[in-house]
Amino acid sequence: MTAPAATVDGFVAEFLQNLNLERGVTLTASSPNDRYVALAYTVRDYLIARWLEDRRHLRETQAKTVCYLSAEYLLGRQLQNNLLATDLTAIATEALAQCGVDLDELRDLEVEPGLGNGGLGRLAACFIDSLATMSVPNIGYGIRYEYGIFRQTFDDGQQSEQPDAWLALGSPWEFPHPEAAQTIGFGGRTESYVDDEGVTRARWVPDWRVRAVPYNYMVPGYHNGRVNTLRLWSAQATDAFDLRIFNSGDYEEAVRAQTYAENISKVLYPEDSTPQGKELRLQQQYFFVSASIADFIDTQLADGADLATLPDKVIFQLNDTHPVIAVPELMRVLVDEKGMTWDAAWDITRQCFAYTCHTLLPEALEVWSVELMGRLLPRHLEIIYRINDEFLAAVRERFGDDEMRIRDMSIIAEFPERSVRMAYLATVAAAKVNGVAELHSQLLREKVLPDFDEFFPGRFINVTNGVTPRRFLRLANPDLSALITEAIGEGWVTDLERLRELEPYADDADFRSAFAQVKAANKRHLSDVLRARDGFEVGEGHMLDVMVKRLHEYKRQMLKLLHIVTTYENIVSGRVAVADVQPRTFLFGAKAAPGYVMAKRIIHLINAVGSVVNADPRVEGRLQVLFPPNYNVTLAERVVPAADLSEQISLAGKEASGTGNMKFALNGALTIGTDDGANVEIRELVGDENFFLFGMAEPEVEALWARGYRPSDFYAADEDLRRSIDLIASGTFSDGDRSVFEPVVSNLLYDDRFMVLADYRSYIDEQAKVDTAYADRDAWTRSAILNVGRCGFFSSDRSMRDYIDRIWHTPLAM
Ligand code: 26W
Repeated sequence: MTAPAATVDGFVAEFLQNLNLERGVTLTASSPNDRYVALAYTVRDYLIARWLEDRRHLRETQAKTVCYLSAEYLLGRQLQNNLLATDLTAIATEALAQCGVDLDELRDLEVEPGLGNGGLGRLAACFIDSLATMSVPNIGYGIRYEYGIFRQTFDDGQQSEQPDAWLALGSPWEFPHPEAAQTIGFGGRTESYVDDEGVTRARWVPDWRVRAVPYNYMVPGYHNGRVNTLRLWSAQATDAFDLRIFNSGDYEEAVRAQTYAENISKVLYPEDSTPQGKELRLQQQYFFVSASIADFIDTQLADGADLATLPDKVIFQLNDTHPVIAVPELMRVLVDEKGMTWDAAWDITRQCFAYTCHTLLPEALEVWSVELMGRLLPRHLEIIYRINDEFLAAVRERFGDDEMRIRDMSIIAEFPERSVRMAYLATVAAAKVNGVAELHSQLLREKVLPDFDEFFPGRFINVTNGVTPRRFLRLANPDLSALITEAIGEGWVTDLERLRELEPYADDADFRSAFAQVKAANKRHLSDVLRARDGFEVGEGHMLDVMVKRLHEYKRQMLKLLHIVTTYENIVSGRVAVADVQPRTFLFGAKAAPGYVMAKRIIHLINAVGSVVNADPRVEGRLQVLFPPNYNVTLAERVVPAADLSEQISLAGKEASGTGNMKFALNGALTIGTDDGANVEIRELVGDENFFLFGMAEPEVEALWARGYRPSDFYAADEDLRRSIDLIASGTFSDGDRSVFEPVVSNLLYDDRFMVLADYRSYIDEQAKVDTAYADRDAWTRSAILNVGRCGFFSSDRSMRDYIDRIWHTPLAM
């Protein structure tokens, strides 16, 4: 099969054919959605030939494949990225223009697949983009949620959630394969029996089943003609409905099993830090993991392949603890279904898995009650028990009968209830365990899993996160990309370290002014988007100060808000002349997990402060607070290129890495941040003079905590802080009703787990330095250019190279 001609005429012909044949309409009779779908099909047609070839080649060569197991993929819109990868953007634009169609109009019809919460999900999307661009054999496995991350709307400044019916009009980018469905068991019991060789064996007898139907999505490499596969599973009832019950007239009952089964892939859990321990969540995890392992063995391995060679054929990368049930699942398949001995199976299993941890918050580490695990997955619990027994026997052998250590290292926790610690199971089974930034990996070894680091020397490593330069620079910031390419050629798109060649241009006045103009144009473009989307715009000549990420207290949106309130209070109290205030637009983007009450209160307060500040004539428009709802990948692609200042202000030791920080630096924003996560590595690379560092470092945080942290002491000792908190407490931002934000204020004064008050003074002083620096726009631009030039390290291509060198040992290019 060959791809259509990559010419304007070829594209026009393919497009019109798809309108007619796939949509059954003519151009004149077509709806915007018809034209969008026909365009998507046309772009698909240019990729399919190579996709089929790559999948055939993968099976033929049996090259070692990276199977990325992730419960989340925050993909963003597909159309433009696929046009970029196939280098068809210019041809498509011209071809559609010839048909009287505006590509940008169709682009905005696409609903982004929001199959993730935040950092972890977006990282998975960046990683599979890099693996395709680096021609590494890879299959991304996950769940095809019918409803992705909720749509956020604001009612009187308060978040409310709308279901994300992203499939309402179908998705032209997916290829369903019901014929390749897997059947997944749940519940039931286990029984032992004696097999023909007289060996006593165990088997699982599930008492209900569901079908896992795969949907394939293309993952095109950039300009290399390579297409990898993202395979997402959708739940379907094994049998449509129970006709017998139906005929008995109990229609509800007849379809109950069906709805129950299909609930499994119905909706993404919107939590990104505190697991709710819900049974459906464990069902989701086992559902996609079991389907993926069966699928890989069935479809990727040559018939009759010797499973003992599995470690040469595959590495399953566990994206946090969410897919870790894959470990007992592979053991079950190898021992119960393939008849292997336990030891042989364990030897294979522990070579086939690697585990990435993405958090430092103890509450984010998943544990499943033994009661639930035993009820839903009885055979897996038995296997986990045996893995734990053998592990603890080895621990005993090494450290003797140190019961404390045994209890602390056991995969099974006894308190508060008997439960399975998934991070421990992952660590015991994985060939390698990695954190996602140097500081994070260090804290994992020293603070979170020290016993395991001691017991498994060399198992804990670091691979610092990265972001794809295709979507977050070449696609999101075409003007800056053109400027860079004009200066150093276009090799940087697949070799981001080439950005180093930009450093000399920081001393080139013409380049600096061209760079500044690009940033100004991006700010105007964002303004146009926000005006159309939400009715507000970035203040002319304002510094654009951006904080976009999930709402979580450890990320400290409250610290940013205190800076805004302090600046505002200084003006309205007359302590600072408004004319001396650097005009700033503060832009927030943040979703809160629906059950996270304090996070939702903070969103309410940000909007409340915004509406007062934005409307106060005494501010003379020099301060503006914008909070566009429903922050997602598509909005990020608009906001990141426009930002002047990137807020990365989490309490040191809490943010595992961050990836937004990398995107902003690569797009020429300067960072104000703590020494947390990957901020440390950004500052080391760009230089202290090009980074606004403030706040306690992690050891200082630990020390203050150990000394006993009393936030009200900081309140009492700092007048600016006191006046700002008092202004919030006074009801100024809630029509005089002090009760509305009282919980936020008292949480700050008497709890403040993430030490907002302790870092306040350092932050405010550093923000004053930001104002001073911004006054010298040319020096600021020079610094911004150096940030771009020195952040090539943060490409997800480099992250993939590290995973390949240190963990996967797969062939770089097939
Ligand atoms: C079960 C609830 C739950 C869901 C998601 C707990 C934890 C998560 C994720 C691990 C949270 C997450 O997205 N972590 C972020 O991962 C990014 C990619 O590595 C890092 O850059 C961020 O620092 C980290 O917060």
